[in-house]
Amino acid sequence: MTQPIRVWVLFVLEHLQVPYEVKSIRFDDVKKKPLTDINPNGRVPVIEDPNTGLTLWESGAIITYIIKQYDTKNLLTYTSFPEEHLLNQWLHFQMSGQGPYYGAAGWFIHLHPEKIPSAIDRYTKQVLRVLGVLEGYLEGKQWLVGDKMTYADMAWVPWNDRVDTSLGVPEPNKFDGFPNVKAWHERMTSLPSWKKIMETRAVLMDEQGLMWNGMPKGTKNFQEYEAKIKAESAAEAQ
Ligand SMILES: N[C@@H](CCC(=O)N[C@@H](CS)C(=O)NCC(=O)O)C(=O)O
Repeated sequence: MTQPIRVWVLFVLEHLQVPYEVKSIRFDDVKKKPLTDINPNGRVPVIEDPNTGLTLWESGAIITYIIKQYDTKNLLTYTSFPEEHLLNQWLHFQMSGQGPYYGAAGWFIHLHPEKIPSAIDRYTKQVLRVLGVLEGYLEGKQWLVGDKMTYADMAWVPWNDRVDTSLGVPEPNKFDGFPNVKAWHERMTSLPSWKKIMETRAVLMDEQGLMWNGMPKGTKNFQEYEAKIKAESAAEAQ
């Protein structure tokens, strides 16, 4: 039982060809030691960089660190004014506007034991609103900032790739009504770096018998999963 591997950080590492090692962690272990020793918030991703001795959590902070430390040729960033700040703005919007809303929409549609129409409605509308902001901004543009792909564009890809689950729509329809977002997204998902990390993720998930959401294949909902975890812990304790 392993957490679905979050690929924000890996996409940037792979694209910059910075060597990395993926450590999977059981979903029921994220709120326990040793993970809580390195991230008191008990969540992933976390990085440990033996080159600098730094341990860091929160994906936005990790991406900013990787860029500063390893993107020495500014392949995925700008250091000029105002681009530097605009990159930061889009990263903050991704962290606060995309992750939490997409996550909540997915939770209420797929994992919450009761179907609460007002909650589903609230969060799917927020996902559509955020997609609408991107759609309008990307009109006539290839990238969020400047004329090349940056870390700010890349940060949006993992959640957008699964937006069908956040909206509860079939995968081919996930960007219906958002052609600029679709084209922008596909410019990035067609890159070898994205394909490579998705292959790595698929192999790891499959090897561990997991579904897209990190639960074991055949598990119907989060409550059933929690019950399985409790039963396994009880068996281990005997
Ligand atoms: N703001 C955090 C969010 C991290 C997050 O929500 N991680 C999820 C997996 S995608 C997690 O660790 N969930 C386990 C839990 O909540 O117990 C970041 O961007 O790093």
